[in-house]
Amino acid sequence: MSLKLYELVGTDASRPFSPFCWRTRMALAHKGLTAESLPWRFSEKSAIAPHGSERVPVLLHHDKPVVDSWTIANYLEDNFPDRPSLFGGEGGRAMARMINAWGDIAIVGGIFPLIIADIPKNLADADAAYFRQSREARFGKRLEEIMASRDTGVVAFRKSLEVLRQTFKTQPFIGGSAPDYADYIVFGGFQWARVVSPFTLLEPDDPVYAWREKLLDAFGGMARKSPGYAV
Ligand SMILES: N[C@@H](CCC(=O)N[C@@H](CS)C(=O)NCC(=O)O)C(=O)O
Repeated sequence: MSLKLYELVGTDASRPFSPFCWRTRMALAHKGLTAESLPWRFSEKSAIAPHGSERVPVLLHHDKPVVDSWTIANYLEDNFPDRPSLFGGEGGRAMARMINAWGDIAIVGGIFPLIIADIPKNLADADAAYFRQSREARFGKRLEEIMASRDTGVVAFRKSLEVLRQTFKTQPFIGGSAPDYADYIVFGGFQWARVVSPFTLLEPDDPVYAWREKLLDAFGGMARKSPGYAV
């Protein structure tokens, strides 16, 4: 079976950092599938343009492109039905769609201002310049200004995770007794931060910290072994 995954890296090709690519990495591992990694940088748009995308992850299955982490998760679920389920049925798939939106807005969007100025330090000059220009245009501020209030911002971010703490009072994972794609959606954001920034997002006595530890250890410690900061 031929699977290849374009995933975002910076100067270190062995350090994939996109939160969306990590969702896909975890989903592939959950299905017991191995994909050849195709390290991709912001300046390499021409490599994925023929596959109809300007963004990663892009999965190639026998050279057929599948674009967008949510679409990829559904593709894997539907095309590898005999493998462990990512959603646990149609109800789970529907709820994961909501978690996907929450993951984009509250997790990726919530972490972004806490680590944004650390990201270019992981990139080669041309990629760093592109990242700075495109993100500063989007936010209308310098990256350093966005990140300047992170010591207070992280307090609000931790509060926003109360939904997870409530959930973990009665079940160890968002997916229930074992992790599923809903967990990987949220974990992708934390893994992104861990790879690019030394900033402490979670306190060690936080149940969300304990949950993240379990996912760092999942699949033989795949995410923990991937280069990152010890946060
Ligand atoms: N909704 C997409 C988002 C993908 C996305 O935004 N990927 C970023 C990397 S984290 C990207 O490729 N950005 C390219 C760019 O900014 O030019 C998904 O879930 O896959």
